Amino acid sequence: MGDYMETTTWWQSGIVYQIYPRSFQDSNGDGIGDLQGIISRLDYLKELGVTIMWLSPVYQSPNDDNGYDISDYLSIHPDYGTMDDMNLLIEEAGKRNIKIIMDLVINHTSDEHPWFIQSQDKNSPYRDYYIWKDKPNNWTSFFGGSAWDQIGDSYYLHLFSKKQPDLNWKNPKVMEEIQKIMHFWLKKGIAGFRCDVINIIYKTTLENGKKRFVLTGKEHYHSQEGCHEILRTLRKNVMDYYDAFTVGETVLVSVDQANDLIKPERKELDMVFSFEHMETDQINNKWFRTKFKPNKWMKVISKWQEHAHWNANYLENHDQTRSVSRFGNDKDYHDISAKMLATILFTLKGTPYIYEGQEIGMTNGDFESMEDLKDVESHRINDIAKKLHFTKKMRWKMMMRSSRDHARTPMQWNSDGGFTKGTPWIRINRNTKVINVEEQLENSHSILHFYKKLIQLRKENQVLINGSFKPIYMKKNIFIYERFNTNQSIIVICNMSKSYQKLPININGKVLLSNVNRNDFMDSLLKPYESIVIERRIES
Ligand code: TEU
Ligand code: CA
Repeated sequence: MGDYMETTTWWQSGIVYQIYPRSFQDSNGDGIGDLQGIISRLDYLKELGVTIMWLSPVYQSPNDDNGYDISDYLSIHPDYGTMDDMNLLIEEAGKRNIKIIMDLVINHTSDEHPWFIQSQDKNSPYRDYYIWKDKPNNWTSFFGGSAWDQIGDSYYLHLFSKKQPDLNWKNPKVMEEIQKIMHFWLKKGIAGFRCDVINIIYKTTLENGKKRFVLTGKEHYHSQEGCHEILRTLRKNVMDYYDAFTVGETVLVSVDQANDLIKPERKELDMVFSFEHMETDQINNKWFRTKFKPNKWMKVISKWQEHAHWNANYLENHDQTRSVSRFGNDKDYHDISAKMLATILFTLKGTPYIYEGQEIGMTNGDFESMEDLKDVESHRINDIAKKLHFTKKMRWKMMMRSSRDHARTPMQWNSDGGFTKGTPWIRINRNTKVINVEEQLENSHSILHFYKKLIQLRKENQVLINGSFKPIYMKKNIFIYERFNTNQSIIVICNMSKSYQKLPININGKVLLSNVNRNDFMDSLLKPYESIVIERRIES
C-alpha cells in the first residue's frame, strides 16, 4: 500500500497550516485572535510556502469548548469578526494561492443551538435531531464522567461536554441540514473540510457498553457501517460538486479502518488523521503518560507509511502538546531537535500539516496553576481526579504533561509577544523572548528557515510527495527510511536521541539537507538529534 502513486491531487501535494484563531493574531486589542489578525499574517504564510489553511472553528458559539460547540453554523462569532471579514479572508488568501478548509463539527452542536433548545420539547419537530432517553445507559464521555445529562424527565447524549449534545444521525432531517451548511460554505469558495470526530457520529444502538476505564460504549458508535453510508452520501450529494477535499479526524482507527474511509473506490473521505503515533507514550489514556520511546514511535509511523493508502501527517494540533517538548528536547537541544522532527514531517509520504507556532519551535506553556488553564477538558479531568483523591501534585503533573492548553498559548511573533496590545485570553509563554517569528526571520539558520528549506525540498522532489516508503533501520532511537520511485531515491536519517550515535549503515550520496550543516560522511558519528536528507543509492 505504501507504493508509488502515479499522480497526486493538489491536496496531496499541498502544505497545510492549521490556525487556532483564538491564539493566532489579535487585531483589535481585546486579547482574542481574530479574522483581521489572520488576514494581516497571510504574507507570512505565503512566504513560508503554505498552500492550504485549516481554520479551527470561527462560528457562533458559547465557546464552552472554544468553538467546537457551534450554536449557528452560518455565522461568524463576533470575537472573530464578521462574515465580511470571512469573505475578505477567503479572497485575500485566494490572491496568494492559499486555499482554506473549515472545521466541520457535526457529531454534536452547542446546547445553545436553536435546534437543541427546541428539541427539549418532546412534541417539537426538532426532538429527534438529538438522542434522548428516559434513562441513561453506561456510556462515558471523552471528557470523563457520564455521557448523559438530564433535562426535565429525559436524558440527552453528549460524548463530549454537557454543552455539546450529540446529533441523531439516524434522522434524515439532520443529513439535509448538514448538507445545506456544507453547500453554503463551499459556495463561498472554501476548499474543503476538516471533519471533527467524524467516525463516531453514527450510534448503531444505545445498549449499555462493555465497562471500560475510558470510553465505555465505544463499540456501539466507533467506525460503524452507518457512518460509512453517511460519508458516501455527503460525498455524492455535496463534495463531488466542488474541487474540494475532506480530512477526517478519526479517533482510535486502525490502518484497515482508515483505508475503508479513504481508499478512492470507497468514495468517502480523502484522508484521515490517525492517532496511534500520538498514543505511544501513554497507558490506556493520555492522562497516564509514559516516557517517549522513539523506537516504538517510529515503528508505528512506518506501519502507517507502508499500509495506509495516504496519510495526513502531523506532530501537533490544538489537542496535542507541543512536539519539541514531547518528542524532541526543548531544554538542551531545542533548535536541533525541532529541526529533526520537521525533517520527518516533510519527508514522510502523505500531506504534511503544520500547527501554528510549530514552525518556530514553540514549546509547552509555562503555566503556574490551574487558574492559568482554560480548557474545559483539563478542568473536567482535574475535578474528576480530585474526587478520586489524586493529590494536587499528581493532578498538576498530569496537566503539565497532557493539557491541551499547551498548544493554545498565543503565537509568539516577537520578543514581547506581538499577539495582542491587550490582555491575552491565555498567558503568553515568557520564552517568547527567545522563541519568536521576528528573530527567526532574521536568522537564516533558524527553525523557521529550516521549515522553508524542507517545504522547498518537497516541492522540488516529487519522490517526497508520492514516492514509495521503505523502512531501513529502526533501532537505538535511529530512524532511517527511503523514499523512492522509478528514477530517484532519497534516504532520510534521524537520530531521535540526545546521544552521539554511530551511523549504523554505510551510505554515500549527496547531502540535500542537514540540521548540523553536514556535507559528507567522512565523520560517521551522528550528533544528538541530527537529521540528514540524502540523494543516493545504498551499498549493502
Ligand atoms: O477532538 C476529538 C478528540 O479526539 C479529542 O477530544 C481527544 O480525544 C482529546 O483531546 C483527547 O484528550 C475533537 C476536537 O479536535 C477537539 O478540540 C474537541 O474538543 C472535540 O473534538 C469535540 O469537538
Ligand atoms: Ca481580537
